[in-house]
Amino acid sequence: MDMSEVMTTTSSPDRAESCDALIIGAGFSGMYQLHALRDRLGLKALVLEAGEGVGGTWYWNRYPGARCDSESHSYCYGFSKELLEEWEWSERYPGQPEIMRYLNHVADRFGLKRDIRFNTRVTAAHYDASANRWQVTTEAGQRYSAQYLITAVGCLSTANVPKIPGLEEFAGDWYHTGQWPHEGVDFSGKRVGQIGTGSTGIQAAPVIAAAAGHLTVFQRTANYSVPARNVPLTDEFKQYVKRSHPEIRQVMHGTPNGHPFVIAERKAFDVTAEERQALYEAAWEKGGLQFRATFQDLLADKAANDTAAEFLRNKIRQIVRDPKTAAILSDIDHPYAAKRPPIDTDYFETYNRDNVALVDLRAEPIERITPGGIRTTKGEYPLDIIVFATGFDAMTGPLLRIDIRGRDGQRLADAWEAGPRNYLGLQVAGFPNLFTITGPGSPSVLCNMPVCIEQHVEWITDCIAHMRDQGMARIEAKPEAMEGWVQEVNRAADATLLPQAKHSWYLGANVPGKPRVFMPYAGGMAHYRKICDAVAAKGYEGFVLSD
Ligand code: N01
Repeated sequence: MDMSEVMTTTSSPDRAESCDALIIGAGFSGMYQLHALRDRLGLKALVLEAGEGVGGTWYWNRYPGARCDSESHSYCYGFSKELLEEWEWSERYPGQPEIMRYLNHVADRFGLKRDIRFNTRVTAAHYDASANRWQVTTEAGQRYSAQYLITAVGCLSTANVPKIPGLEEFAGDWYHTGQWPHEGVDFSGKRVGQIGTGSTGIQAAPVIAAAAGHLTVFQRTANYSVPARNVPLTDEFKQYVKRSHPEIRQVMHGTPNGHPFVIAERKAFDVTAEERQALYEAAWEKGGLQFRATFQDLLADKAANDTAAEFLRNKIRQIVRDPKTAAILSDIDHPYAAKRPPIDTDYFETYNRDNVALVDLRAEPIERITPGGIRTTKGEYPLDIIVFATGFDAMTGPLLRIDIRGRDGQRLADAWEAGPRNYLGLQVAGFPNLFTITGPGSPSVLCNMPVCIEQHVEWITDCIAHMRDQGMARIEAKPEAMEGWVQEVNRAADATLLPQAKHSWYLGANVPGKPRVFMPYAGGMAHYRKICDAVAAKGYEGFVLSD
């Protein structure tokens, strides 16, 4: 069929709007996927987006202190030389408002918004085998139909509000960081309780403490953190970035994590204890996720990891003046970076403020929320506002909250009952022409996200171009290829210390009842890219293509 002949109709409850490709989500991935399919392949492509604007995770996560942990010059698209040259970041790490300005600039520059349906939340997507089309329904009852369905729903977009009894009786206000009100929250003079000390909570606590009357942080699991050392970018650095895009991208594409720094080749015990200490001190002063790159074996060898872990625990004890608080904060039970390592601005220093208190939920678990605050087994903490920095139903959550059904009505929720299973993190057997950008089974959250996103979008676009060249209408992963990839995902995780953090969201452990399966692919982005390229070069090995 000539794609240009596809008729477009306005969707209504009884009439489906038809296009070649439907993309769910207008964040980094959905925006680029639209550009690639529409402007490179000439497809009729549409994006369906629940929010009122573009931005995905950055549209929703407007909590105080929201800032990217990737350095700004690497947290952007690389597909357009002109875009790289014209955009200038202002700080070492981009804050949420600046990222939103960037994404809106991209959307306007490439004319994307005209093909994005905002305020449109997808609730169901069913594959109709006889027509080889995906029939998609929205919350408002609109219907869409497309040959290809591409989920660009993000990995961390389904807020996890823990089911703590009594929340509905709370007389104050409560917020989840991932669904933050656009008008902001006035903390002045308020007694605030924050639950959660992951990357988000560690970013938010210092900013909330500075604004609130009093902040109580409820910590279940103590966490490492390294100073971000955010600064305004100098003109010199901005010039360096403008001159050096190709070299910077080469580094990003050559490392396992897609960041613009190289992981040291030395191992932790290749140097003396004094040298190791000096290297950790230098990395601490430099700040950021690069701390992890001090030695190449930090995530593979527990003894090596212990040296970094002890260095970081000591830093907490040095920074936090009250020894009891320092002991609770530094009582960390998992290897460094086995959970996503946070970076911060004055997080541990915040506990030296007079208006901040820490509650150790391991010693006094929460019993319930009362109308006046939070009650633990040891007492009640009066609060006006509760902030849930409690993370997300990560990776599978955003996909499984849509009623996705493949061939013969098979539900994705059933196919993934025991945990996610797919081929290359891109396709699920039984779900033809469905592609999942940065889904489970791909490096995604273990990597600087725009790098993984661009690789997936480009692979999917090339795949669809190949199908059209070959007159193929359908692509589907073979079950045996999927089984092989599930084993590879497990093998890659088991070669690292990552599965040792038993409460990690990488394992789904933060959501009660969720299967404990290590979800992202830990084999590294550079290696993963080679695997995907080899599969394509062998005529999409492991997939069945049919007309
Ligand atoms: O969520 P988390 P997050 N009672 O799941 C606690 C990315 N990110 O929003 O560890 C009490 O990491 C939970 O405790 P525990 C980044 O990839 C990126 O902070 O489960 N506490 C933990 O302390 C990150 O990893 C940027 O025991 C409860 C916290 O809540 C990911 O988002 C910035 C609880 C949740 O931590 C998620 O981070 C920020 C309960 N019932 C985030 N339930 C960037 O810079 C949960 N907790 C790009």
